[in-house]
Amino acid sequence: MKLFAFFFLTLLLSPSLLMAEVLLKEDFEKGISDRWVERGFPSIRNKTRYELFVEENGNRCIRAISNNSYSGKGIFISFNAKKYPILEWRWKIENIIEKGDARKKEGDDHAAKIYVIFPGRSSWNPLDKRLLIYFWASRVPRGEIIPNAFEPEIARMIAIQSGREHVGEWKTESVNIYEDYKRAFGEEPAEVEEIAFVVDTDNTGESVVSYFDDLVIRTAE
Ligand SMILES: [Ca+2]
Ligand SMILES: [Ca+2]
Repeated sequence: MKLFAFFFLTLLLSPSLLMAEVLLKEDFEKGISDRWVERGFPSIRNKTRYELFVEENGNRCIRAISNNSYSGKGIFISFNAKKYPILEWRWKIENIIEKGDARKKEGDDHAAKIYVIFPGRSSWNPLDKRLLIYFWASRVPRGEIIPNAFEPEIARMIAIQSGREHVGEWKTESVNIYEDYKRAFGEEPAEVEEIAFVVDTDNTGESVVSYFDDLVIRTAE
């Protein structure tokens, strides 16, 4: 009887685990598939290097090596952010960007970021985008939403980690991209087009090695 009560309670307490519909799960244990493509600006010559990395415990993940460079590694994936609002991932950085300051153009470098890319409001301009950027900040406090220094209208940044406190540790994150988009842009999002890991050191000229793993996109319950 007691055992039954325990199971019943567990069922009641964990609806999200039982009911969530997972749209995407990437743990990189079978490598980095061809679906993951390099993305950058043609004007920035130095690209961040993305490669498969095997940790001492055998876990496989993406390692990004950035030295005065900028580029991303991402996937094109179209989905409704209201239906699949939960984005989860793990990340680890070996150092923060010393001169990194997301409020200034000259400090717009970050040890680790995740871009969630949406089309903008223009129906005729395919280059009109909205970028929701989750980042490991050097200075901006955790939880703060700020306009990007270069593209304040189209790119908004949310600090998920901040400072040195967790340097060298894997941190697991979970965000609601639907709610965050509405908070950041004050409107409903269009369908997501793309998600990318980005390591960016081109404005400060600094260096960092960062790691990404266990990307999940799922329903809230
Ligand atoms: Ca893994
Ligand atoms: Ca930069």
